[in-house]
Amino acid sequence: MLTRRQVLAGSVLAAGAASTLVSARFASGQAAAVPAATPAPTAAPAPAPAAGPFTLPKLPYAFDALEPHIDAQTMMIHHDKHHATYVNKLNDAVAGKPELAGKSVEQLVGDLAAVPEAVRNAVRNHGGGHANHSLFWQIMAPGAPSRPSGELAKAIDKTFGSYDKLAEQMTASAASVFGSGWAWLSLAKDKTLGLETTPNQDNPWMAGKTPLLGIDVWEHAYYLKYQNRRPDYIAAWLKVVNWDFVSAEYKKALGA
Ligand code: MN3
Repeated sequence: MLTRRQVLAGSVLAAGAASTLVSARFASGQAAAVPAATPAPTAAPAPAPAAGPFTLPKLPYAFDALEPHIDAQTMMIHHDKHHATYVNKLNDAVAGKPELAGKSVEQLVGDLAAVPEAVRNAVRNHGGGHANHSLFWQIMAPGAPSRPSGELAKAIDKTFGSYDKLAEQMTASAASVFGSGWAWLSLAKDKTLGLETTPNQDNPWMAGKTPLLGIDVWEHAYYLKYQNRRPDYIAAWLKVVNWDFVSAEYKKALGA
């Protein structure tokens, strides 16, 4: 079994050449005075297309769409590099295993016991990363309504007291994650709402739950803009949550 340090070292090595390029671009951007009309960053050449069943979903908006809350450079690296790497390494892990390749990523991470031990850790980390980020892009949107609606709004009031109380508790929860991980609002099998945190790329699917909302608190999600100020990132992220999407997903999950 790989230690977390080994896993991290592996990702750093794999990300090698590409992240050096990105860092250089970023560093030079910081050194020079940025003219007002700086064009939005465009994607660096994409990694070689994944050979395998899992694919990187397209970001449903432009890299700079969530500015000023989440910056374009962070979105570009996060989606095109970090998420792409999870997809590629998940494809490596399921290569030659049709019984795994035929499942959805949520099914895979929801039943890790069914994954052969030799690749279980890789599926947990990279499958978790693929599932988590695929949800993460969808639960954010530019100009989205800032409050839950319909049945979800009622359930939040019933469970947490109010939206403001939920936001407060989710903020505390996300701030409390030690190191890399996520904070979630999820639906348990008994259809109750709850908050939880997970380390690394673990998620509520792994505990038989349905995540509705998740905030990525790995430093790669905020460090370029917010550095050590994770609470500022959490507050900014709450402003771009796509509650229309989350409310609709809640309705679907209730019916499931
Ligand atoms: Mn991430």
